[in-house]
Amino acid sequence: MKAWLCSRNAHKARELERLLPGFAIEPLSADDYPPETGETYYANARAKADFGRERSGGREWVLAEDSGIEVSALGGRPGVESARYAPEGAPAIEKLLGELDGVRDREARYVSELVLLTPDGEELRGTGTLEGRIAEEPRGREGFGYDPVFVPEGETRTVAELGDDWKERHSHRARAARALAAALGVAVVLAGCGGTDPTSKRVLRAFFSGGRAARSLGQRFPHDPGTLPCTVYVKGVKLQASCSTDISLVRPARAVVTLTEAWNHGATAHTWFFFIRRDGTVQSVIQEGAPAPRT
Ligand code: ITT
Repeated sequence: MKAWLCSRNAHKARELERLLPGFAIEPLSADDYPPETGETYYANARAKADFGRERSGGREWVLAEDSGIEVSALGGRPGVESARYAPEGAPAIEKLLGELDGVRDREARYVSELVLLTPDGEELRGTGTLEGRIAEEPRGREGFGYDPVFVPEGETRTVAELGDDWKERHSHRARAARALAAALGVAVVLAGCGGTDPTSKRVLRAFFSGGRAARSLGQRFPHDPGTLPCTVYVKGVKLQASCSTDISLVRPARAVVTLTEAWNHGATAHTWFFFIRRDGTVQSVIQEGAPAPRT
């Protein structure tokens, strides 16, 4: 699925692309992002997401993030104002180290707040933090922003020394992305693939009785999750396949129906992923594998 990322920060786009593998992250370039005047990370992230939703035409997945660094000895500053504290990189680091000159308490944390808007405008959130301390001088070359002076708890190296692979697993943004993914996928666990969940069954029935394509697929796929042999005649020749149906309920009010047919005539399996609403209507569809034989 494509999601517009409402950010001018190319580092964020690169990190989020790796952190949310189900999404193709597309940076939304604009010169007139609203000023970040919110009192919380969430308020700023939501404002960026609303701006992106408007710009992208209102019917697309939209992702926004606001983040910052909170330093105990500075009463939590720069915090939500991190981006405005000083120009990113060397000037911001120099200013921070200057303010902490001679200060023994180096405790700090990174915070990331992610907001994802679905095409229907429903909001999902993910928050992540990373505890650590501010080093005496910058070290390392990877990451961005304050990474050369941020030493995560339990580590001796800075984030810029630990590198992008480390960030992908442990950073505040990685934690926020995992929380967001959990919010999106929580109902996958609910639905399971045994087909006993009543909501899954109702949504699947609504899907198969929906549009023309789903009705025609419904003639050969099982209406409950599971696998059935299915037969199609192509120019009078009988072809046999295993046709399986699976459904995952995805919060909020969404589902993914996966239909796979594995043909015995040598073609690779063919899969449809239908992204649907819980009323059975289709939002988008992706196909993979060899096309089904034409009947
Ligand atoms: P957008 O608002 O366009 O997304 P931005 O860089 O202005 O990009 P924020 O408003 O969220 O981003 O500000 C976050 C600031 O906090 C960012 O400029 C960095 O200085 C710092 N920061 C956030 N995440 C960081 C990270 O992973 N590593 C280093 N510094 C980070």
